[in-house]
Amino acid sequence: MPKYSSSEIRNMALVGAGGSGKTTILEEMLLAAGAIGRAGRVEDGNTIGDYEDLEKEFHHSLDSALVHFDFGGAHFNVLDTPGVPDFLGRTFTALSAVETVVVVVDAAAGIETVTRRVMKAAKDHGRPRMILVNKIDNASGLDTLVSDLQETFGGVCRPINLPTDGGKAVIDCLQTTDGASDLGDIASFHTGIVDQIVETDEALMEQYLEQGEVSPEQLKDPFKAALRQGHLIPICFASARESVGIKEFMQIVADLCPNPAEGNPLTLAFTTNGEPTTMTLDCDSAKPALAHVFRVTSDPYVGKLCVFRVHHGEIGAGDQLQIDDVSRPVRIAHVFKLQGKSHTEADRIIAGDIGAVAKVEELSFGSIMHAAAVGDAPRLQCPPTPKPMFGLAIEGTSKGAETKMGEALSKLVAEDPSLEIERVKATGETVMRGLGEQHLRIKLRLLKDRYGVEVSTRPPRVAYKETITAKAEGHHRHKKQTGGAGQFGEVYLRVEPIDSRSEGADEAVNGLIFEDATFGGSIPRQFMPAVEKGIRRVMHEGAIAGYPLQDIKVSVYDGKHHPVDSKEVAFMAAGRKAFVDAVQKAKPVLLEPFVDLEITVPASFIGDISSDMSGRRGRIQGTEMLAGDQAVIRAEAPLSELMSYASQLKSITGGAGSYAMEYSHDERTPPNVQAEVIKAYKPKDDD
Ligand SMILES: Nc1nc2c(ncn2[C@@H]2O[C@H](COP(=O)(O)OP(=O)(O)O)[C@@H](O)[C@H]2O)c(=O)[nH]1
Ligand SMILES: [Mg+2]
Repeated sequence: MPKYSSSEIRNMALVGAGGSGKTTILEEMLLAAGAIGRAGRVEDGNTIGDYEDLEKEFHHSLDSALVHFDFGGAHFNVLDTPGVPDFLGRTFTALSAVETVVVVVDAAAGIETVTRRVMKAAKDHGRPRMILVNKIDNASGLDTLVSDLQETFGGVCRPINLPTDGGKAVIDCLQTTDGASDLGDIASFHTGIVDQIVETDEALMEQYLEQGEVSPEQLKDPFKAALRQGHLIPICFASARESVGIKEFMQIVADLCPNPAEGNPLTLAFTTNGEPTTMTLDCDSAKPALAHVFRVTSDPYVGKLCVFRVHHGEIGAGDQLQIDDVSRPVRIAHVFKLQGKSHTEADRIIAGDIGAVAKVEELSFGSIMHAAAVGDAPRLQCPPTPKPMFGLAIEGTSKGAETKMGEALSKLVAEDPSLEIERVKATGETVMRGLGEQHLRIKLRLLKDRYGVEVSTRPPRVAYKETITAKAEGHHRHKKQTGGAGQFGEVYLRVEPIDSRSEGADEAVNGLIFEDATFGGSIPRQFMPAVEKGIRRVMHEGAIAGYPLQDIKVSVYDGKHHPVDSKEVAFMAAGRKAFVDAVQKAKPVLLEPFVDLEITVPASFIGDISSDMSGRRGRIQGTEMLAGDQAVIRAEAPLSELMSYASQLKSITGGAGSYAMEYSHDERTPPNVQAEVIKAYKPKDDD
């Protein structure tokens, strides 16, 4: 058994913009706790957090790293996460493994787009939050930053300590009632945070109003309650480079942040006999073991390594556990505690703790490991990870590479929630999708370095879709006479557009409702499946430009057959061609994917951004001024026009802008674009 108990555990994730100092803070924490003898530097590539070769090369974190140490009477598990927008997928999934989310803000850079995104994700996911303002050695105007934070994230943001001595130290303002700091008198900050805390506890509030003070001990529980309710977001100050404020921050976490039983519990969703059910994960060590996998990596020595958080019971070597809803148990050979890239074998991983298992091929991202049955399809209710939008068509450079590529790609996908591989039928391409250009560049490097697979890449063809906008009728008579036996089938049908959410629309073929409206046996029953098969093929292959069709109702209302020559293949061909005939008359249109964009720039660039957006067929939806003379512009635009937006934004703003985009909806392409796409399409006729 470990030397610590569940109630001594403090799980936290360091999140925030790239370059704000998370990896350096982690290093300083390890040093302060005596877990390492000397702090490494991100620039030197010798930190515990950035240990992968590519991280050392790029000098920033690409994946979350996990460390543990004991400090101030607590056992810490700390996740260092990537802050670059392209790698936020694995930052979001780390949130479900911890009680406290610590958002690191660079004192000089202030509030960045990523700061806002992670603050929101943590809030939406009900995680208690703290803000750690780092690099106070390198900043002026910290008082403005505090008011910017309060303006942006609410008056619930309150300093719990303050820089003093010109940023050479920090001084507590929760227990300290007066004195001086770099930001002015401590008294008003003290009142600010205590007011915020006592508001969660009426009795304490009364005492406070009557006696003017409450003891630090009395504040502990209400402090945790305020964190849980999002009624308090404490702000700490630090300089990781100068080792200022780190121990103080750690002591605050040890003393005041929730242990696994005190945080906001997560919910497990599953079904029993088809009925949706939920279970609250309350960190009960007496319940049968239950854990979830939130990180999957490939370790060069131990192979597939899955990091899990235990919610109930405990997990140790020799345990038999079920994975998801597969009832055949898997035997756990060893469990580990991780320290960056190194792992030490542990005896048992107790409730609330974080550990790892190696070489369990059945596990993947989000898997639930459990000792007792928990119903079907158990799933943790987690914050949605950013949807991959940026795509590259890839192709193996040699014949053997194609098969190797398939295997390697599925391994990469198993590790990264924001990576998708799609084999696009419409275009015949294998498309790798991620959060941005840099994200995919790293994956290509891994393909080559780790799996020895070289691929060529090009921009993917836009994933258009086809649909119809009017009702129409179609007809085809298929007749062939080759020597003796002939082929004969004739089909009349109607098509009409439907809403994709119509009842009965078959999702597997993009919303098709097929109806047999014939009577009198004009098409014998046994041939109807062949007619439908022909139609489904067109749904996949498209009728006007080679892209999948969607949202159509088809009614076959008449036809003819021949007692000898009617065959399935004849009706399939007749159904297919009658359907193409009808679609072409039904005012067909091409749809293209649109995305929602959130562009953050210094306010002076609003005009330039807007005019560039309209050149890309984009529409500005609103502009909002932010603290610190920044603005957020919200827009929607076709994905096809945004292939090189990252570099365009960089050149407009000189690197001061950032953006996030997410799939929004499909929209009709303008007539000129549609005409061009259709012109480029050469249908193959194969019968
Ligand atoms: N001046 C100053 N620089 C710092 C401080 N903390 C980190 N840095 C530097 O900021 C850069 C980014 O740090 P890193 O830890 O990689 O940030 P991360 O991307 O948030 O993990 C590195 O060059 C660090 O040396 C600090 O407190 N003061
Ligand atoms: Mg980092």
